[in-house]
Amino acid sequence: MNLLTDILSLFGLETESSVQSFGSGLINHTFKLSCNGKEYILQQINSNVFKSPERIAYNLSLIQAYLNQNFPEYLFIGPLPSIKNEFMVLVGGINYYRLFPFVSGSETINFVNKPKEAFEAAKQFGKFSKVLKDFEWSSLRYTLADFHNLDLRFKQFTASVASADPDKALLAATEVNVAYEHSHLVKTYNNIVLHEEIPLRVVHHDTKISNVLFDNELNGLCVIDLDTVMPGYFFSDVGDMMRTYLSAANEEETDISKVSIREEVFIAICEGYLSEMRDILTTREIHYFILAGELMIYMQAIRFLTDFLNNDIYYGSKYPGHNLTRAKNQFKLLEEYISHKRRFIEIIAALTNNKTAINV
Ligand code: GN1
Ligand code: MG
Repeated sequence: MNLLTDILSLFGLETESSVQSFGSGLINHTFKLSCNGKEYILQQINSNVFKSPERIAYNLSLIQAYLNQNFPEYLFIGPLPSIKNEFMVLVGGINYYRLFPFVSGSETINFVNKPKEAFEAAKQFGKFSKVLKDFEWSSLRYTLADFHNLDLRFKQFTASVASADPDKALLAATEVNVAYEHSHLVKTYNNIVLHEEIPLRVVHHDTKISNVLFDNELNGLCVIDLDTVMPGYFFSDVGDMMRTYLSAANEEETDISKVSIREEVFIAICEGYLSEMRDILTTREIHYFILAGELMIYMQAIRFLTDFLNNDIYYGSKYPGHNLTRAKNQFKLLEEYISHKRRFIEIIAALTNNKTAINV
């Protein structure tokens, strides 16, 4: 019996006819397979990252029950139960696996090529927040504690600078300085959080384009990859869309001169997200809408830089200096983003009928 046969048997499935690697996530391994004429997504949870994977299953079952009751028409792709009625199975004593139905006819994309894709994705993430706006966020467990806590990410960064191998510290000297130059963002984040300026909500926390399913006409169907769904702030979702959709090059691009902002994509993100969330966001949240992108781009830049200085223990590395290159890419994006802020303010003001002043 091979590993796959073992896993599938725990879900009551007997044979598999094809298996292929699926998606481009950095943390979990995902496969698409077909079994007895039906298609599935099988995912191995990275238990070095998710130390308490049962919390993921717990959160998703609460959310699923809430949606079934309140929004039965909402397309929620929850994990399938095993023969023991568990939403994930432990194989070989170490690895957890989950099985999802594959939504027939659905497609995923890895990069935003057209504003419509950004609009549809942002609308789906907005809709996810909207249907869960009255769900009791405090009943959810933290699947990754302090995941988007910028204060902690900055402390991890300074610790990595202090402990880095001197050769690596030298290679990263410019980026380390840039990270310090923008550290006022950490203070801004702390002020917002300490003063409880914006509400906690159910937040997806990983809004990249490959986490949305589309139909073959590029209409958004639903959001997927729900492992980091937990209490958080709206800026995680909005900011990570800005970070991953706006750039004309993705975060893996090594030629950073290609990293530039696509204004039409910014408009599409705002229109898509606000088409669902305009009346739900507080005026303070709208005030911080543009800041969301700045915070998340900065956070990702220092996370990559920290990992470079920590010898790639978190994200791994496919070539020497991979995480330093990723950090350079994100710092370039941050610079471009900041230089577009005035224009962004005009766009948001128009879309929200000047509901409130935007923070810059
Ligand atoms: C990780 O595994 P993936 O690609 O869905 C990371 C995100 C980062 C992203 C950067 C649990 O997401 O926070 O933004 O890489 N997820 C985790 O590509 O750390
Ligand atoms: Mg993810």
